[in-house]
Amino acid sequence: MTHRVPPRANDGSGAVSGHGLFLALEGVEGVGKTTQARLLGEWLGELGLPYTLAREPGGTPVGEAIRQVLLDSGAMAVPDETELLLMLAARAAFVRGVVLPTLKRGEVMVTDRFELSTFAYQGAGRGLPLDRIRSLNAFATGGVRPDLTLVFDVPVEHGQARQRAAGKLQDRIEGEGNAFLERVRAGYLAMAAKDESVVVIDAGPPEDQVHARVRELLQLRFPEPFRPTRG
Ligand code: T5A
Repeated sequence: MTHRVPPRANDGSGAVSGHGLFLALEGVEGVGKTTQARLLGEWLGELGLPYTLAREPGGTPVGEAIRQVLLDSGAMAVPDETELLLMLAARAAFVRGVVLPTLKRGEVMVTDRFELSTFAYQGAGRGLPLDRIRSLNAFATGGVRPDLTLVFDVPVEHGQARQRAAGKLQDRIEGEGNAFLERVRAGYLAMAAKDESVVVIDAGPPEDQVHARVRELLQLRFPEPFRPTRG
């Protein structure tokens, strides 16, 4: 049996309300977002909640093509402004092609990265003006915002060590080095401190413990449809 997400009242946050549930997973490289997205998807499946799992940049054919340019561009020079606009171009397609249809069906949308990545990487990391990023991002998303964003957090070196252990090669942005990634991490933490729809989760413990914390949080924030079960 599958269940739809029950309608919720508009809380004035700007999120798409009344339809579906929009969750974004965020954090610096190697914190375990992809792992947590997979575990969350498995749990949603167990609960009988239809969901869509996608990543940014990407999620649509044009988004995946932009991802290749952005992350695998090798020696090609990509000015910071170009990087920002390409991220947002991919997001515009992602919102219209994936996020909105999922929410309109009353399902759960789980995305591995969304707008906070842009504020953290292109804003805090690259130093592009945040006000400008916010208004361009609002144009790209049409104002669609996650109901909840989970920022997984570990020290930068810890995330890099996980990536090395997994044999993952650094992409163009990850190759910016530690000072850049420290600014990104600080950006995430600063945004979480100001916005109650953004919650920081300590991603240092083993995967299953981090996932248990995710469940707990979702059950607390959204009693429907994540009603705790006994046992
Ligand atoms: N970007 C993106 C921008 O600059 N602006 C934007 O607007 C957007 C949307 C995307 C890049 O694009 C940039 C940011 C990024 O640089 P990506 O590949 O999507 O790149 O993102 P990464 O962060 O690089 O993804 P990773 O796969 O490297 O990291 P994850 O998803 O955080 O980590 P995960 O789950 O793959 O785990 C890494 C390893 O750690 C282990 C896993 O088994 C795996 O081996 N692990 C754990 N080990 C111990 N304890 C735990 N709790 C663990 N959890 C996972």
